[in-house]
Amino acid sequence: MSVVCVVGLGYIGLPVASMLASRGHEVVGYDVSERAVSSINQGRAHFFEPDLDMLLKAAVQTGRLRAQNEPVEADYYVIAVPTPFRDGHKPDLSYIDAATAAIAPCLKAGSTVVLESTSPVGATERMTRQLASLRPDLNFPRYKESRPDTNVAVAHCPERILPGQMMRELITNDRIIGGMTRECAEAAAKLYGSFVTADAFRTDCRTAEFVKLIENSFRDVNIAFANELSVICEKLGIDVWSAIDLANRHPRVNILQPGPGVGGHCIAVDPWFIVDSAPEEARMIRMAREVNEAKPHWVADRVVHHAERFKSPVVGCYGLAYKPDVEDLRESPSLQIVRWLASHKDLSLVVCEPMIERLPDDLREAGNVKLASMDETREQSDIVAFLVAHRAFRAFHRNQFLNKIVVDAAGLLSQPS
Ligand code: SAJ
Repeated sequence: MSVVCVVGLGYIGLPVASMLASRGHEVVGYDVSERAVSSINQGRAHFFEPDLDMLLKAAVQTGRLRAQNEPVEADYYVIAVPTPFRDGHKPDLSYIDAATAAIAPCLKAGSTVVLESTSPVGATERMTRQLASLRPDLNFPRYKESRPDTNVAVAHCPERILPGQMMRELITNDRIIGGMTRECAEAAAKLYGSFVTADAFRTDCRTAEFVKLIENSFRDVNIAFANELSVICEKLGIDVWSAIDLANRHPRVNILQPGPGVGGHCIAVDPWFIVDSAPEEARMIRMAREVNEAKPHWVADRVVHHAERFKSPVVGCYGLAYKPDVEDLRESPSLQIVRWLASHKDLSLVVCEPMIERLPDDLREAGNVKLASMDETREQSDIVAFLVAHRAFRAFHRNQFLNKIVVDAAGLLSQPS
């Protein structure tokens, strides 16, 4: 078993650290957040993910996982820090840079550094160059050049787990392991072999970076197609959900679902990394982003348009999370819609979000928004906006809303064939 230092104990790093500890590795988690470190050392995750707490608690209790605010010397470093974008949709690599600078003094001959953060093409090579300049005493790999004196391995193994199913997918998803060299990929694959039951495909780091980006872009482009259909169907008086359901009866058609927009920290971000690398060529990828970014505006506009008929309109909003059955509000299009609606002071909003206990502070302070139960929301509203298809909301029947104006961005009341 190895000593593994996991850098960044967030949505990806903490599940990975807990999993590695459960497989017998000695894991030291390094995070700059005091809050995260202290919560983890008490065996509690600082966010909710099914089955994570159980694994984490056992890992901390057995002493196989501890969190701290500095890195240690280790056999493996797994870097799982955020890679957001800056103004102009330019990738922001500052968290990777900071992680690189932090671990550099701790590296030893024989260490393997794995970047898990979703990254623009070239980021792993860039990280390797930084490490090499900080540690001239060690021999770092050069892209696709196998040399016998290399004594540190560097690879990119992009995370692929789906929020809500992370702990299962960590084990069962195939992995793409992109080494700076073939030997680097092999070194990283050894670590993943200790907990992944699926296949680990070896490639070079540039390809691995690109593969991760196209996975999320594939989804973004296909959701954009569905969202575009929803806007077209509204114009033509067709139920988009039913139309997609029928089209998907074709053996080679599989259209995704329209929604209020695309949220989360991944699908709405990663396609921009491709656009930034190839702005002239990435036309469809850019367009898909624009279509998906426009969708929340379109939904909010429809609500506001209907509200014009009422003197003191009450709008019931079902869902704030970024997708069904998670409590995560980060980059949520539904939250964005509710915020816009709340900025119309002539509207009163009744919000139902069973996954949270209190509204975000800005909505609490808005003065025209309150959190309510499913039934209260329905009873008190003139207009109902379905924004997230949470399982709990699927119990509704369209007959319960006959006397309401409904804007159904989540397809909750449609009756697919
Ligand atoms: N959405 C739709 N229609 C659909 C499917 C999704 O509107 O048919 C929306 C969701 O409501 C949500 C957004 O898209 O707002 C993204 O949701 P998601 O479930 O598609 O994906 P994420 O962001 O939770 O996780 C994705 C996953 N990537 C892929 O499925 C290709 C996950 O495997 C990645 O690990 C994750 O991004 C990541 O971290 O990159």
